[in-house]
Amino acid sequence: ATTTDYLALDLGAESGRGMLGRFDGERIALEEVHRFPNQPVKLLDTLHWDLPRLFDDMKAAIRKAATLSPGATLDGIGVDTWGVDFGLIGRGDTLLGNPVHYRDARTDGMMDAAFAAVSRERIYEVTGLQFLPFNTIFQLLALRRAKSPLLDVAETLLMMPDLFGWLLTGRRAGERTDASTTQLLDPRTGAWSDELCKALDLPRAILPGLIDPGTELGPLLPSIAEEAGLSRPVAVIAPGTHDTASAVAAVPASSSSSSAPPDWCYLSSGTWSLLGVEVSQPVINAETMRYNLTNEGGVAGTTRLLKNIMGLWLVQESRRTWARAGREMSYEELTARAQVAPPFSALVDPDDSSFLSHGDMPSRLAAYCKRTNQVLPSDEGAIVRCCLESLALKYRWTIERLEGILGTTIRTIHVVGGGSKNALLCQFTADACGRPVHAGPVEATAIGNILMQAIGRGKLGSIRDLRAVVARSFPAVVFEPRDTAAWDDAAGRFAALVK
Ligand code: ADP
Ligand code: LRH
Repeated sequence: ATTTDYLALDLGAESGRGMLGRFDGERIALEEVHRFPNQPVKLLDTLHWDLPRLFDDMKAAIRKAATLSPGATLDGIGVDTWGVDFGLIGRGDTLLGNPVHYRDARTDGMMDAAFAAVSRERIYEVTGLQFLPFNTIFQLLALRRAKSPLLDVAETLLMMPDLFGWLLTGRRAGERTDASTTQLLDPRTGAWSDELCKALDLPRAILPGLIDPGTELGPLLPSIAEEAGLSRPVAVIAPGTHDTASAVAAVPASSSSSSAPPDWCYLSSGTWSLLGVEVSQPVINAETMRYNLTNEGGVAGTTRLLKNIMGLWLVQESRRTWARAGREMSYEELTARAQVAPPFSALVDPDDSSFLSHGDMPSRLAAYCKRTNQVLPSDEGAIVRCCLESLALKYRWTIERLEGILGTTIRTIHVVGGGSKNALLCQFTADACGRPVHAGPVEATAIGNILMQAIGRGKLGSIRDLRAVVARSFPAVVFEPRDTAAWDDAAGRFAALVK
């Protein structure tokens, strides 16, 4: 079979990357062509995306991919980023301002403001989405309440991957998986919710027409192709543009053939830990609402029933705090220190709202421990150990709830993303949950992005085939549960912390 080449432009919070994927019909070979920082920028008091900088890095990635690809050509380019954030476009293709980052404080108080107009229950019933203060619905409400002039002149709202897609092709469209993170989409009808837009006075007319993952957005703009040194036109294809949708697509498990939920769960482990099960239909009921589980759109019409867990953000922000104080340490070093720190000295609920924003994380962890009558040792190893143990315990808590709700047994945990490189966390997860962890691939998001492009190009048939390619190309590292008894005690202590 001929080999086809695809470029994934994957913007994570830890870093952005351009990954070139060579697919020979059986396996995929992955090469990192460009990695770049993705740091938000504060302008006045608002945290923004560094959009022009990022777009320039994306173009650099395309240029490098063109140099590496035989014949200076590519078979596709696809963009994915995190969910919920968006940009606004006005008349004559004017980008209205620099998009705002979801960790900005503008959404403070907006959930309650929304619930005054339409009940929490009704929003959940319509969307099936977990309540996170930064969901697009609450960001838009913040703009409305601030009487933002942008809403008066906006023609189109595009989610971030769609916005980059527009900058690459000139075409405006909303890809479904990322649209599903807005909390304005009804997963049962697949349409924007007129009811919620009306109730909250949000401009329904600016929400874009929707496309499915795998759809070709259009050819790369000639000026960009020329700048990149590409020898012929390249198709820009929308993958599952929500990074988590692409990551879940690339989990090397067997897709279930029936409508019964599978006996494995995924844990997309990066800045966030997204833990859930792939189901064939949204699961929206009092229990899923109580545990704040979400129904987000997956590729091929699947639903990702999952929970957002604050994730390695806790470690990232701690590391940044220490680096600012002159104590720079690699993840390897921090993990090695955590390994020799005493177990279970203090536990936190990773999802406490005090951990969400940027800033001094060790102080916030210590404050949480003080509030809950625990003492957090001040050394870095103990703090990282506290974060990793607490994450593993939240994974267990979540798996137990998912099993109860679905009436299934989860036998295997597939961990993908940068967190799958953390062997200590993988072992903690296996031990805390009493189930084997299959770790890898690290770059699942980029792989899912690339292989969804291959599906779009007709080079691969189905998600089942996609997963078989991933399993063949990236053998998983297995962590068997060992030391489970100690974790049962800790789980009791932990459960008391979760509200
Ligand atoms: P995102 O997609 O959100 O940018 P990634 O999937 O790239 O995140 O994961 C980044 C995280 O992976 C880091 O915050 C870090 O905790 C973890 N990580 C990366 N490399 C290592 C490593 N060598 N050892 C331990 N953890 C690592
Ligand atoms: C992970 C992620 C997650 C969203 C969050 C904002 O990168 O996309 O699925 O909830 O970022």
